[in-house]
Amino acid sequence: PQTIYLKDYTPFGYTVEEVHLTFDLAPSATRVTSRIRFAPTPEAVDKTFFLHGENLSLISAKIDGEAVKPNPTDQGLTCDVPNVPFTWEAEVQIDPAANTALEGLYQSNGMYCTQCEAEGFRKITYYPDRPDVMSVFTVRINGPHPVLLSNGNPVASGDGWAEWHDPWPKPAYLFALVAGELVAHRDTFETMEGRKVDLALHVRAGDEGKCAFGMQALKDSMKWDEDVYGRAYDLDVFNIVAVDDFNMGAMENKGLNIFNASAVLASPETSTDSNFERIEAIIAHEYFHNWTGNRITCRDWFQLCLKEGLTVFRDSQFTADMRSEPVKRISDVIVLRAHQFPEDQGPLAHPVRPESFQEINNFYTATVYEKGAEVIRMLKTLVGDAGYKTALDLYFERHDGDAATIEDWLAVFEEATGRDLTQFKRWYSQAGTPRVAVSDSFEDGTYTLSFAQHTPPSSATPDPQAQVIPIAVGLLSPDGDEVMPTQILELTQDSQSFSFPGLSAKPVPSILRGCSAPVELEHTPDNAFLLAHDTDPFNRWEAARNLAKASLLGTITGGTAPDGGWLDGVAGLLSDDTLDPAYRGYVFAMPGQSQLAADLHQAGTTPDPDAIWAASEVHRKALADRMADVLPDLYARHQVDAPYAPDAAQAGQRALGNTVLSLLSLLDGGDAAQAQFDGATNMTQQLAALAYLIRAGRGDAALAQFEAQWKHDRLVMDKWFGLQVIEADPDDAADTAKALTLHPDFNWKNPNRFRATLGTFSGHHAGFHAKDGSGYTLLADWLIKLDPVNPQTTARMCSAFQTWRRYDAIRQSMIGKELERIAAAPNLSRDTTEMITRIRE
Ligand code: DPP
Ligand code: ZN
Repeated sequence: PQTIYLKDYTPFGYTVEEVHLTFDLAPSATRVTSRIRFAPTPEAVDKTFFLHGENLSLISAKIDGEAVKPNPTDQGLTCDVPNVPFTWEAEVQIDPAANTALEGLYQSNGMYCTQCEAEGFRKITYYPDRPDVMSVFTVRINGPHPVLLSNGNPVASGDGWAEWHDPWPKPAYLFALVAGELVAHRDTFETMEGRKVDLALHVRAGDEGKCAFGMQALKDSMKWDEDVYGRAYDLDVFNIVAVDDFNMGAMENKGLNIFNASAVLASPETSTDSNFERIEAIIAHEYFHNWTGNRITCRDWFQLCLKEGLTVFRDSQFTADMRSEPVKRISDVIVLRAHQFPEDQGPLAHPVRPESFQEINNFYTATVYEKGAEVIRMLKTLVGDAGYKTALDLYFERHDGDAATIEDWLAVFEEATGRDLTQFKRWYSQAGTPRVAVSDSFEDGTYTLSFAQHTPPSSATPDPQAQVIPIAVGLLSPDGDEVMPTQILELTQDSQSFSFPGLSAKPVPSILRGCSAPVELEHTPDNAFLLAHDTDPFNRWEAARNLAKASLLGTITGGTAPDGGWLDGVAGLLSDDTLDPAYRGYVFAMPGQSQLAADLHQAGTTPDPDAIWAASEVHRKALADRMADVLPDLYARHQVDAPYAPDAAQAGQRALGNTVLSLLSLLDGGDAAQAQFDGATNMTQQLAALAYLIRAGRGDAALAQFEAQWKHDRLVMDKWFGLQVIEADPDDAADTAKALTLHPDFNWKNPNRFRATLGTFSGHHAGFHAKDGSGYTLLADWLIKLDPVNPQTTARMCSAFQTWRRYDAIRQSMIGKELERIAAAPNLSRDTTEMITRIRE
């Protein structure tokens, strides 16, 4: 496959003044007629008239009404065109029914829908399918469906047709079309500019009862973006459509967001509290893209973080405002460390702004999204809230309507704040997680903290340079009072010291408060002290986590018993009713097993997945034993009597209640879990109880009951598939997953079901890494089978192998063979080829 480089960027030689599209829908023979007004750009160097196109049957092409014969190329066509403005007309035929890759126009349960980001529009018609080509679209849809939707505002409609016009110039990746038998949940919103917007959430019949929450989340997002960023919505309608077959979570098409059903449909009976929170965040994310992504888009796909990092940052601010800031920060950091750090530290490492790719779909990564958001968070920390606001206002003012770059983004910060961001820009250009070593000293009342930063080299960044690292630090006195509230230290050199005079005793430092930078600390803090006294909720949680980690690693490598300090500290916090229950739930949560494997590897020890599993079990049991006396009362006190609400307060109660139940189940053989399962009135209670019953070895009856109850509900059944896999013992996980693939409801072409089963399996650390290699073979078999059907989802799941070099020689050799087997599959997609090649490097 061909490699595309950022440095090779050249503008398209033509502007697109307007686009008219007509769709005559038919499952296997949809006709797409385009009429596009092009004008040569006088200053353009490259005047090649190249239009992208894939899997299109060209029926006719005309320029200014005269038939022409374009020259086909392997990725589109070229054509001789006049050196003055002209009208291009083409008619193509496509086959949505055969489109299993779910890119371009495809069908899901008989409904037509599209996914064009990043490069799906070229599967719909010939077009300069690149984000810097923006135009105004008018779309006519002819089809016998009651609902016919496209971007922008409705113009007119009649029996079997509808016409849409989007006044906002946009790149083709934001194009969308939906046609089907859908029911709408409607509402309205009045913007701060006084525009009345008709809102609709379109779903399959039967899903009407799962719309109210998503609609409220949309209205909350619209209001929040006005209040916090001063951004109002800009069309007369905002449509959201729920689709069962979808590769990603959701898509921000202008005025017509398309959502994976799992990312929008919610009801208390069928969705957990976590589902509700995730849905609220994704609705916000896609809505916020209207300004950060759509009004200001990306010049090229290397700039993906321009819209994604910023929009993830914005949605995390929103969730923090709607719920709890510390809890949101903790959960974001858990995700960052679980997904982005391994990427940054393995063969898939790439900068937040990559410099080359073969398949752009492979770069919708934790690095672009999550690290991209962290970079913006650091920028805000460095320039302050007021500086950030001035810079963002300038960004919107200056770049509205543009396809922009990271250089544009940083320039507004430099101009608005006077700060030189030359060094800061390395966060966009260098791969790798910086490691920061900490040492300290105390003399004559002056405390000195010294930092040394070091980023391990990688093939993406062979020679990393020092980064600008904002380190939030507070100091506590030996008796636990805060003697210095949080200050931001700016680490810019390889090594640097900071002094704090006027102290009467050597303080205890609390470093990297709020995880102020996406780095790893090399430092042994006084965790027990910080767990008891830190005023920063993030670092207090971090202290608990560090204690748990040290204790687990001791058990794994030295067979030591769980640490009493950790048990005392966590037991104390769990029972401390002055603390937010949701926060306490996180204090209990132990480091993930894959995370422990990473820690061991970093410390020079080869991780043994079975030993990690066993140590985690021993620790859970030790905590349950330690708290045996208080658990029943703690459980009783965190039951919610009020009618179910998916808000943070109730969710926190249930989260803590379920955490306690997980411990109780280790002591009572699952009796309390059975009682909760039998009496459950919402999915949060039901699913947690089911998990603990499976763990207690008595899940069969409950699983059967659950299946009978929910057989008709695809999203709930995804949970049923996933839960059995993730709760299986390591020895059984592969067999469990394999058996589930034989279940009549295992529709492997549905990405949600595939991920629920095989994706969940690859996240079962000890099961996936089973000694006999059965886990590797199972996943490889399925990836080889899925690749010809859906390359994007296949390639994404290859990342399960990215950490393979951590493990022992036998496991590495088994994984190596599976990677080789995948690589050798006939006609392997560009997507999967690129992923496997990079992982094997
Ligand atoms: N739909 C994906 C997202 O919103 C890609 N833009 O992140
Ligand atoms: Zn996004």
